[in-house]
Amino acid sequence: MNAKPSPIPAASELQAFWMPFTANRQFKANPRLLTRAFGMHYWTADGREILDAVAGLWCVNAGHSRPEIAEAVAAQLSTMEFAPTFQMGHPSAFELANRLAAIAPPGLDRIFFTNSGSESVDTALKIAIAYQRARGFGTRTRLIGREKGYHGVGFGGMSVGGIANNRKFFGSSMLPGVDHLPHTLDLEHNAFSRGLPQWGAHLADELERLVALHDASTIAAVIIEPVAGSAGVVLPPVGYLKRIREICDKHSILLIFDEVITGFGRVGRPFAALAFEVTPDLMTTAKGLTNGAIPMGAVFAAREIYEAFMQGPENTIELFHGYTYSAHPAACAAALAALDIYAREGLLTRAAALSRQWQDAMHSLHGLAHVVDVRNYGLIGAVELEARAGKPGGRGYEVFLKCFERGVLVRQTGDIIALSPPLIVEPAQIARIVEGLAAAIGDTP
Ligand code: PXG
Repeated sequence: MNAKPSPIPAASELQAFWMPFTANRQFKANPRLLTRAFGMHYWTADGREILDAVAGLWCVNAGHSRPEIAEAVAAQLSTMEFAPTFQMGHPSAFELANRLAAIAPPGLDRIFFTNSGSESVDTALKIAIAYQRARGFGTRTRLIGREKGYHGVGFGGMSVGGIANNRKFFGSSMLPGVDHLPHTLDLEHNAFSRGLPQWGAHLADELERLVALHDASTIAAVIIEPVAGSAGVVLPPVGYLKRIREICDKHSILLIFDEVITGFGRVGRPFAALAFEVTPDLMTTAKGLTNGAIPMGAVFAAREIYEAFMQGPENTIELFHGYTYSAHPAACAAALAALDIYAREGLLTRAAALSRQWQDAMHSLHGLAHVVDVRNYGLIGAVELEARAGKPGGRGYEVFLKCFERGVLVRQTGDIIALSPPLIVEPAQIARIVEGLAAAIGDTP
């Protein structure tokens, strides 16, 4: 493609962009600018090649700048750049919904389109509450999230989320009637587990305690990331998700899986629901849906939920919810092209084939100074470092910077380094990622 590159901004030109989830002053004093990407790599403004160990932000599952996606989007933009989906439609929206239904967990074959993970989460929470009302349970409005959960930054997602920094500045604006399950990260029991931890399934029973406290008649839904990403990779203990499903069934509470990072192959199956053989009632996705190329999200709903809305006079709108850009034609084109690549290259299951090698590579970091845990599942990995006294996050940030200097892009959350390479990663690149990280950790006092 013949894109005209933007000029590299001077230091004085960095102020207008208020950067998201960024230490703006620190970044702008020492910017890290990416200007090109292809396959497994980024290139920086000064021409350095960077191996991408985080798929952008957990989204570029098929690797960067795929020409098939660029061509599909360009063709769509020059044929019909926009079409409304409120009381109108366009063919690729229906085609994409059908294609997604075909790879969905059993029964989750009704698809609502959004533009991001945050919008998917708020959409799913709203559908859950409206569904309970539609079936005559209007008192079921309470939502249960989990400590350390991340469900985006909308008011709904923030409220069910469980990361203190994302909540504390917005205190009185939280949704009322939200409670949280405990998280399952416990290094005393589970440090250096290979794959799913054995200890912790009993923590699912805390849901029974919350049901006893609030009464099932007030609870609409439980929302959980099958594997939590943002908080620094928290894996479900063996049996935990099945137990949560059983308790939800027992009390007619909907179960929502937030698969924004686990969806589209990250855990070795198309969705974590399939990998863990636990089917939720609603599933939120985004990121890998378009390979990160165009913003798009999708909520997968059980057919019974959709059917519960299809009542009353046929000329009434059944769900008063949607976005101008729900099923945007360019996003549909990107998603269809991404799904073609995933199918052709076997990427929705490739992580399973690589997971043993990934696990061995990750656990080779066990024993390095300051490493207090290594976690892995599918093509997800995390290394937790001991926090410096009085300076949480300092060591993690330094390791992140040193990896970048060594040409490996990792993601840092506090003192945890998270890894989620594109699913096209080759064994030699896995070795390079882990060598780069080991050297950076070794260099960091
Ligand atoms: N749910 C989950 C589980 C997520 O991981 C969102 C919702 C929100 O998606 P949007 O598209 O609104 O950002 C996410 C986003 C990280 C990181 O470093 C993770 C996310 C975003 C940015 C960084 O772990 N996840």
